[in-house]
Amino acid sequence: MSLKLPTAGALCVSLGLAALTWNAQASALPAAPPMVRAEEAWIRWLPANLPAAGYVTLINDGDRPSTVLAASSPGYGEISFHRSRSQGGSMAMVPVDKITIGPHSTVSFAAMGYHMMLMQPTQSAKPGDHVPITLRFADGSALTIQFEVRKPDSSREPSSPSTGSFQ
Ligand SMILES: [Cu+2]
Repeated sequence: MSLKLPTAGALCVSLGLAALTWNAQASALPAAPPMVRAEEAWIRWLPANLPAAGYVTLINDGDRPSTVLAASSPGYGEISFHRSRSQGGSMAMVPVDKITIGPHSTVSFAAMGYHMMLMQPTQSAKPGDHVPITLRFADGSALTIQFEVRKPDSSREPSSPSTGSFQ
């Protein structure tokens, strides 16, 4: 028997992995699955007690906007959403109370954009670890995402000296 994979095979594989991650958490969460899926979730690890930052790409496959209202994790006592923007040559970080992903749209967290501030760590996560973070949406749904802890100089996070720290 010969079986040919469609050209979108690689895409299907990555979608399947995202679904597996969700299914593993589904039994603990009574809420319906959200319209949003996540990719490239990682935590920028910093030494000492400096607060870590979380980044993720959120993809809304639905026909309606989806809004993230809160995030929580067994790894951190408090998680808030911030947005960095450059103002008059310096970097300012302002809290945001929600992040809306439009229908069939993608929001990518980035050093010069949205990020999660991960405060009050309950354990000392180190590079290579995976930490679950649960996002809660305005429609009552929830999505638990495994974030990979990486060093700030990770090759997957391009940064230049001019952008400096995310803070
Ligand atoms: Cu921040």
